[in-house]
This record gives sequence, structure tokens and C-alpha cells, in this order.
Amino acid sequence: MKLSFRWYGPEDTVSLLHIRQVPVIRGIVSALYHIPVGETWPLKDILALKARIEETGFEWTAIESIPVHEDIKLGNARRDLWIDKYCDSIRNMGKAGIPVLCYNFMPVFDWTRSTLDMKLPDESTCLAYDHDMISRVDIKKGTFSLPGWATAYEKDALIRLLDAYSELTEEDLWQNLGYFLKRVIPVAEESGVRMGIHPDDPPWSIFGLPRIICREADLDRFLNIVNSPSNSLTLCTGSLGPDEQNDMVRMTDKYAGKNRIVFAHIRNIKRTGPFSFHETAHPTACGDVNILGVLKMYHKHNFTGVIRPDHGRMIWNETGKPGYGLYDRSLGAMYIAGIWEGLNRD
Ligand SMILES: [Mn+2]
Repeated sequence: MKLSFRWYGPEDTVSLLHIRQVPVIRGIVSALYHIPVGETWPLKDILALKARIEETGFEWTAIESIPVHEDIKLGNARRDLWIDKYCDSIRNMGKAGIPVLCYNFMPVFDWTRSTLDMKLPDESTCLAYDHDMISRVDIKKGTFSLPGWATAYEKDALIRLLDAYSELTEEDLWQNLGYFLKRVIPVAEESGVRMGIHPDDPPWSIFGLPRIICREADLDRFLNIVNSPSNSLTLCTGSLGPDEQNDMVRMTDKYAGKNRIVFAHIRNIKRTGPFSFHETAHPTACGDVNILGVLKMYHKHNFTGVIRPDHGRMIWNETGKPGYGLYDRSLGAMYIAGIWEGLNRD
């Protein structure tokens, strides 16, 4: 496996030189953040970022993410234009030799939380999701802003987008995902790229919007749409874990055994209600996901893909992007590396 660390590019408060001081990290997971959603990623820009990553001694192991334009998810008349551009981005990453592409198919909102700095008993802070709080939000009124995404849309643009989704069912979204996959996966195959869809976070519908990559049955259906190693999963324990029906050890065993996981996100969470949870430190003992069990399954199947510690807490008074500080993710990386070394010696 290639133990990697997410880096938000030259603007990130965490630098490549910081990450280099974390032992055992081989790879960087990054993206071109200056390209507008939907536009083609130019080869020269990809190569420039790649050179910067390699100068520090790392390999660029995965792109996370190339966002999918809303017109593709909505399945409207403009989607073919955006899919063509998406295919060009895949070709360019293939030319640059970057093998793994993480993306998601969540309408309008990416991961959603009610709080970005919930205080834990040890006074570290973490991201949390409280269902009651989210249920009270009327996003169209815009009187309530949630952390993380509220500034991503102008109010009028958001309302137009939500109106466009109001008629879209889960089944429609599946059809639109299938249409996208049938166009992009052959391009990924030719380009030597494996795509891994990231599950929805949290793994249930929010604000009445359809969400379809939430449970084991969804992952099965997804993988069957195009049966190719280029059509695979980014298995995120922290995104799927809040639904206790998602047995992460068994699911890792199943999908790693079929070689349909290209990217492993290791994150732990603690469930605080049927639809509520907060994030925790990575070790198994800190949350409800058996992280040791998950890593054992990757090891059992000789996983050669990319693994990264996902969201960490904020500790030691670190400030920065919530979930993406240096310190706790470094502890997570060392925990993963320690388990892996132990499994190698058994
Ligand atoms: Mn994740």
C-alpha cells in the first residue's frame, strides 16, 4: 500500500516540508484547486504540481478530487459538454502518470456537518453531525448557515440549483450516474486511470436531496454498472461508518477481495444517535469503527492501492482547515503504519 497524505496545494497551511517530517508517508493526494468546476484540467498545470510534489521526494499517488459538474448529476442537456471535458481531464492525468482518481456524486453539497469544532473531553475539537440541527435548517431561506459550504454558493444560485433538483428522484440520479460512468470509464481504462467513487457523507439524504452511495447494496449496484477495475471505490470508513448497518470490516474484505477498492480513507467516528455522530482520533478504541479489523482486511488481500488518514481532530492548539490539520492526521498515519508493520511481521 502507498501511505499518503492529503495536501491542499501551495495555499495549504500544512506544507509539503511539514508532511515530509512525518515518517513513512510516501505519497501526496492533491488536486488543482484553481480550475473552475467542470473545466478541463490542463496537462501543463498537472505536470507543474506533480513536479512540485516530486521535488519534495513524494509521489503524487491520487487526485482528490475532480468535481463532477451539477449538470452531469442533474442529467440535463448540457451534461455531454461537461462529460467531454471530464474525459479530457482523465486523459491528461493519465498522461501525467497519476493512477487514481477520487470523485463523488453527491448533489449540491459535499460532506456536511453541523459543527466543525465540537469539544471532546480532552479539549481537542472535531467535526460533528447532529441530525436535529440539520433537520431544522431551511437552506432556501438562507437564514441559517452551515459551516464549510455556506459560502460556496450565492443564495439565488443555490435556490435555482435546489429547484432543479426538486424533481430528481434517487432512481433518476442512478440513471445519470450510469450515463456518466459509461462515458468516462472507457476513457479511464485507456488512460491507465482507476476511478474510485467516494461514498456520500453522511450516508443518508440531507435537505431532501437524493443520495445514492450510502450502503453496501448501493456499492454493489454501483460496481455492477460497469464491471471494470477502472470503476472502483474510495472506501471511506468515516463516511459509511455513521450507519451502523455498514460493517466496515466485512465490506473491506468483500471489495478488496474483488480488487474494487483503489483508495482507502481511514477515519473513525462515534455514533451519538440514529443519524448523529462525531469524528474521533483514528485508533479503534476511540470510535465505533474497527480500524484494526479494516486494515487487517487490506493486508489480507495484499492491497497495493493508496491509503490515507482521513479527517483528524484539531489538537495542540493547531489552527487551519477543520479536519485537515497536520498533527492529528500525522498521529493517524503513524497508527496505520504501525499496524501495517505489525501485520507484515506476523
Ligand atoms: Mn473520506
